[in-house]
Amino acid sequence: MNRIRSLVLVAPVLAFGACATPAATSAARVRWEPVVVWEGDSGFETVKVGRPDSSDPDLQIVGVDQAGHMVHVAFHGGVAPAAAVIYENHSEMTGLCIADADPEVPGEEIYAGCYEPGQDGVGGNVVQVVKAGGGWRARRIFDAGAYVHGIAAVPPATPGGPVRLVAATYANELHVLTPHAGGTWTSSLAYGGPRTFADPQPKDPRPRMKDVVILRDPAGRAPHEAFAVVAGGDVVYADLDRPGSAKVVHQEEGGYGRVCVDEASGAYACGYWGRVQHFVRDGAGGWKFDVIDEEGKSSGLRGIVTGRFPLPGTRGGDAPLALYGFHALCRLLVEGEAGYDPVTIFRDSGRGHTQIAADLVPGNDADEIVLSGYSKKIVVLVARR
Ligand SMILES: [Ca+2]
Repeated sequence: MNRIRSLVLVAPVLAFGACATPAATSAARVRWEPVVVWEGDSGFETVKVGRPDSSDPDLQIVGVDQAGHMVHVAFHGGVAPAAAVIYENHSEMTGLCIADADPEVPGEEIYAGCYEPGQDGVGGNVVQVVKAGGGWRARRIFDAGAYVHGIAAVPPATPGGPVRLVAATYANELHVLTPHAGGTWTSSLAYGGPRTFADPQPKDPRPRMKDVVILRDPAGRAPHEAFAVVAGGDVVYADLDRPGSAKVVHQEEGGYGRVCVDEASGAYACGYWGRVQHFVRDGAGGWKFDVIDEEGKSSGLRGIVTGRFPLPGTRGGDAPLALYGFHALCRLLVEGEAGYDPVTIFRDSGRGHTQIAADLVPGNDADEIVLSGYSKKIVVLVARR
């Protein structure tokens, strides 16, 4: 543990507000500044944002890495970040979700998809980590039988109803986990797909479900539909309130890395071979997509997020999407007359594996981007004006 150190590099995060205004003739210049909030000894699998420490009014960052460290970053709007390891699994963790699901726990809990402690490649389960007194407490809530690489929370279907979790596994399964009074959890299988794929990637078979999100309902109901992507190339849709509804809606050559919801009732997905797709409902119960960017076969995309991302320089305007991946680039996708154009705002020191966006720094009229991967660092990109 002593090899891990927190880098409290607090650049003058909020100091820009105090700077003298440049000459009135120049437009406001935007510069994306990388702020390193943690450097560990292993590559990070996933980062998420939430409030698992309810005593901290600010949004916090949680990351899980390949050596089994769960890191909590109290970001404090960038003024005085402080980070610590709050759980050690001694083997890889990837699936990650921060949600107020368990009625027995006040505030938000952290859920992580883990291998058996100390045994990489063995089993697969979900561990709940919660703030308790001055420390953190962990307990297993679900044995998936296969590695859980993605977890998403499903809002209550009715006021006062349970918040459920969806766990996406390396056995190409979607499990729905429901909490109950007394701290027990029950599960049901929403989807079980093929275990083998005729896949050109070298690691066959690849029934590995990599990411899952919960779609917005087109009629404004509480969200109830899962959208998941598989390394073998499947896009899986499942209405969690309609057993038997799950189906594959597309097969992508090269397989998938990540998925995120759009501003309506659709989703964006990014493929390992670099295609970025926008999936929308076709009006007949099915799905269709547009390809909005192609980053190339070697890009190994591992991140797609929506948000309000100011364009760098003096051109003005915001981009609605950001990408990240093995090409180690964080790129904004800017909507132009002939589609989307990528604009690189950050080059990492290692392959990118995880990215999330949130309004972590108040007052800069922008969302921040948290990213990590093989650099072993958690970096927050902050737009300075
Ligand atoms: Ca902000």
